[in-house]
Parts: sequence; C-alpha cells; structure tokens
Amino acid sequence: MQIEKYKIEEHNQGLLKEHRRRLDFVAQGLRDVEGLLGKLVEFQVAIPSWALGTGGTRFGRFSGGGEPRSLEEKIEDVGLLHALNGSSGAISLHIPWDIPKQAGSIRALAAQYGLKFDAMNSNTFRDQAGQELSYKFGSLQHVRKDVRKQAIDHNIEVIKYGEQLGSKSLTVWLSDGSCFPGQLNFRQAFQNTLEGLQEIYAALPADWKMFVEYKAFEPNFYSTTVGDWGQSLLYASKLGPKAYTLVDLGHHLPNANIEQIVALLLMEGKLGGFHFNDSKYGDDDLTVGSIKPYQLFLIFNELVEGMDARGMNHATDLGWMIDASHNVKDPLEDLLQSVEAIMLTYAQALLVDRKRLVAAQQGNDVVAAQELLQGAFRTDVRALVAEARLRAGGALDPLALYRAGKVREHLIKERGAGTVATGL
Ligand code: LRH
Ligand code: MN
Repeated sequence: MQIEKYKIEEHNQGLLKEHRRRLDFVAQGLRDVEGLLGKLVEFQVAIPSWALGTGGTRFGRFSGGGEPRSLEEKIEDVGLLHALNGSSGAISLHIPWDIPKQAGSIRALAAQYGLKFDAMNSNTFRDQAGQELSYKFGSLQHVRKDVRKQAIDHNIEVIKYGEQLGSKSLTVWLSDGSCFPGQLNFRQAFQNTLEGLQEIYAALPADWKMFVEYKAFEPNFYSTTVGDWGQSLLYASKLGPKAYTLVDLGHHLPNANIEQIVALLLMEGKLGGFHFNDSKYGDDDLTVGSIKPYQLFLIFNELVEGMDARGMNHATDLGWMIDASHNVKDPLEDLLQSVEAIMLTYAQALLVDRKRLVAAQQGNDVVAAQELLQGAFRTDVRALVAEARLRAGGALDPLALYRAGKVREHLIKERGAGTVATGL
C-alpha cells in the first residue's frame, strides 16, 4: 500500500498554521536553525526487515494481521514509513529470512521508494531447514571445524547478496556462548571465533565494513563469546581497519553506562553503528525512547561531541539502525514512534552549547554542566523535527496520517489477517 503525495499535502495543509506557530516559538530561542534543520533532513535511520511483523516471546505471539508475506512487501512497508517521515531511507536485511531472489528487481523496487540497503545481517543463531550441521553448541566458536566452516561460508554468502543490492556492510551477531560453567573453554572459543571472523573479514569487498555486535546474555545464560564492548573491541582491533563494534542498546547488563562506552569506542575510531531500541530489564527490544529517553539523549550527546571532535559526517559515518520487536503494537506505528524518538533526541543533542559545557567541565561547575544538558533535553523540539519532515516531503504528523489513512485495515484486506512475516 502506498500513501499518495496529495494525501500527505492535504494532511499538512490542515496542520500548517499551528505548525508554523510552534516552529516560530521554538526557533526564536535558537542559533543556526537552518543548519540544524539541514542536519535533520539528511539524517536517515535504517528499518530492520525482521521487525515488520508482530514479534513474540516463547510464551506467545499475537499477530496483528496484514503482515508482509515477501521481501517485496517488506520493502513496500518501509517505503510507506519513508513516505510518511522522510527519515527511513534504508532497510537492513536478515539472511536467510530475506534472500533476494532477483536482486536486480529488488534493488529497483527499493529505489522506487527512495530506499537504500543498509547493513546485511547473517544468522547462525538458528538451524535452517535442510542445514547439514547444527549450531546448538555455537557457530564460529564451535569445537568442530566443519561447523565453523559452515558458519563462515554462510557469512560470505550474505556478503554476496549484499554486494548485489549495493549494501556496504555486514553485521555479525553471534549467539555463541555457554549455559553452564565448564561447558566451554573461553580462550579456545575466542580463538576459534577470531579465526572465523578473520576468514569472513578477508572476503569483505574493499569498501565494506564489518560490524561485530556484542550481547551480554540470551540465548546463552552463563557466557557469551562476544559478550560486551571490550570483547567486541578486541575482535575488531585484531581484525583490521574495516572492522567495528556495533552497539545494540538492549545488549548491556543493567545500569551499564552506555554513553561512556559510546564515547570511548568513538574516541578509538572503532564505533561502527547502532541497533536502537529500549529496555527495562533485558533485551526487551521495545520502542526507542519509550523507557529511558534521558539515556538515549546522553548517548546522542556523546555522539555529537565525539563525531564533531573527529570531523565525522553525522548522517553517513555511522550505521543508524533500529532493532526492535513488536509484541503488542502495530509494527509500523511502533517503527514510526522509534524513528521519531531518534530524530527528537538527535535534535536535542544538537542544541547543547558545547563551548559553555567545556567551560563548565573545565571549571568543575557540575551544576552548570547539568543545567546545559537538561536545558537541551527539556527543549520541545517536535516542531523542528516536523519542519524537517515537511521539507523532506513527509507528513507533519505521520502517526495521525497513518491512522487516518486506515493503513493497517488496507493491509489486512490486501494480505489477509493471518499472514506471518519472516523474522523474530
Ligand atoms: C540479537 C539481535 C541481532 C539480530 C537479532 C534479530 O539479539 O539484536 O542484532 O540479528 O537481534
Ligand atoms: Mn541487534
């Protein structure tokens, strides 16, 4: 289903007067509003192909209907999100859930919607039908050479699919680890995994990046072989200049200071990108900014400071991806909310007066430093993000237009109430 341009313009016409009033109000207190709006228009977030259907847990899955039945329909849904908010200009595929049968036509279809292909994702955390050797006891860490080779070959195959689609990066998340003390030799598991990643790294095209995603626990509950930022950095440093760490916000132990991790990985030039989501307990994969919005702000504050310190391009030099799962919300509404939260938080981080913050830090003026950060965080930047959408041809209120357009109802009529999308 597509939302026609005229419907978006009609929607915007009805909201324009109020939008202008709000924009004038917030803009009057700000410096370089045009510069900020330019950065917001450029900033694109990649949508995960595995999160366009309803997610679930081992306890249950409650499908909402109208889910995409093919890669083509997934691209259509991301195209709809991008038409509504102008900030979802890329899709991140997961193999084998999204094998492009005709890469040429898939690429053309995506281009039709103004979409690029972001990082490709391999999958050695589940045994596929017809798979010869099981990953029950791991993949690249496995004690058996033939299982490790099967996993290496799969990752190289994923790179091939990505090359056909114009992707420029591979995300490797390994569920490998152990559930009980004594089950695993940690050093051997690390060495096996490093050797496997080195073979995959050697197969990377010259202009590609490899993202090593770490995770503290699940599905293994005693050790994880890429378990935290330090281990991921160790792998990425030993692999070479094309290897980076990937920070999934839900992959940390409780109360981890993720903004400090981000600052240090950026300082080392080894931060590759993000899987944005939110969580209260574990890898809950909830809507971005729905539980800990201030933590997300503190992370973006470090990103803006660290990227400017290295002269990096905010929009293109890091991988901005969502990785969420929708157990109780309409997947497309959830993704609209997540992209909105990312854009609002990025805008707030751009408002921080860096010079005055450095002065406060140099003067150990703790109160002034906090006031500068919270002043930006407490600024209502919704009109600025809406203006960036308007300039990108999107809707002033994407969620309202999505609902007014009865999109889910249309998708259910078109695809059926019981369709199940491949993915988590
Ligand atoms: C693992 C993870 C990884 C994906 C998967 C869908 O928890 O975050 O990034 O491969 O979710
Ligand atoms: Mn992830």
